[in-house]
Amino acid sequence: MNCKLLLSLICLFVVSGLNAQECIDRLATPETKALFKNLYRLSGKKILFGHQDDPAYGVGWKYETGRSDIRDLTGEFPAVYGFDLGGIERGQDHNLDGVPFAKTRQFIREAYSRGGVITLSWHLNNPLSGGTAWDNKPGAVASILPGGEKNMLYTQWLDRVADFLGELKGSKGESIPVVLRLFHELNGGWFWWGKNQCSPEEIRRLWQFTIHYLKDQKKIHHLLFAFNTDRFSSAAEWMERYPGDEWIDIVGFDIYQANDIKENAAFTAFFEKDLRMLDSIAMDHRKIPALTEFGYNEVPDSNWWTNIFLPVIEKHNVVYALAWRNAGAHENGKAEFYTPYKGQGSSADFKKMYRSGKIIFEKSLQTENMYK
Ligand code: BMA
Repeated sequence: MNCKLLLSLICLFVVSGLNAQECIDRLATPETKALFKNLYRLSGKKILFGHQDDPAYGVGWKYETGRSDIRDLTGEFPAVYGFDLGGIERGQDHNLDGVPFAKTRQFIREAYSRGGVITLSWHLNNPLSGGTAWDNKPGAVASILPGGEKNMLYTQWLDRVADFLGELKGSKGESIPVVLRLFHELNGGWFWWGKNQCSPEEIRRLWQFTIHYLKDQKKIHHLLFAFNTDRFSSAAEWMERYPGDEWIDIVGFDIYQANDIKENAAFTAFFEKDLRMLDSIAMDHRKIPALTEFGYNEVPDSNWWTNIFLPVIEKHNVVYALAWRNAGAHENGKAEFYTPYKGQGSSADFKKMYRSGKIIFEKSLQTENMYK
């Protein structure tokens, strides 16, 4: 073989090696590596519909086996399921919204056996004050970093998260892969890990400590790590608190049609711009883009799905979109839901979006074999 040929073969090998996208955990289980590869492959081709707490409850019902507001409308469960761990850190048997962790575990097993994708968020209490996740007095992030007065407490909390994750097993005893979405909406000021409560350096160190602890100390190898901001105004804002490419698999943002973007036009403009910026962030960093939370509470526009949501999102690369929870009526009398339910004003339009085939649910996802 001549030198030139050998050199080009070496180059080809190096370049193709660089192009092969893998999750950050080199020791990830085969199913987890496959999930990463498949989400990466589907980005820009399909959009998986997700829903928080989907099989647990919906508007007007709770814990009815096999029920889901999405399934009531379409005959299918969503493709992605979100659940929240808030409360697990204190050894509670139910999360901050009252869902027992034993049920969450069961829902996760069932969702996985249907080929669904699982993502977990964690509205953990403020470790310094003992208040809720929304107790946003500064200082909590610094207090749980190594050397901080609450670092020991925080590692105990992580141990409880690790125990829960360790119990998630499929039918062959394999660990069920989970997209773990920590410290979400960190460019906002409402959570104790938010932008006014710690420096970019501190929150980056917290990310790194947490991921290192779960992966290398606790030896949990069935996680993909998602980093997401709330809606954002520039790529620089999104990047400010990003811990680095060696820590993150999935990049995203949350957006709600509310407050100053409650009108369709204002929401559309923001949504479009953020999706476009996320496309290029994901491309530059070779990560998977996702819409990690979205919603228009009570969906008061009966054509919202095909007039507002779909025309914008379908032009972008986010591989999944997770609608927030259908809590129904709160004690204060206010309603909270982000997808329609049978009979709700936007349900016909939701079904129209479903029939378009551009957003996929459980059954089409099954043909994608996400874990192989
Ligand atoms: C919020 C609301 C709250 C809930 C919290 C965590 O957006 O839905 O009611 O407690 O998420 O799930």
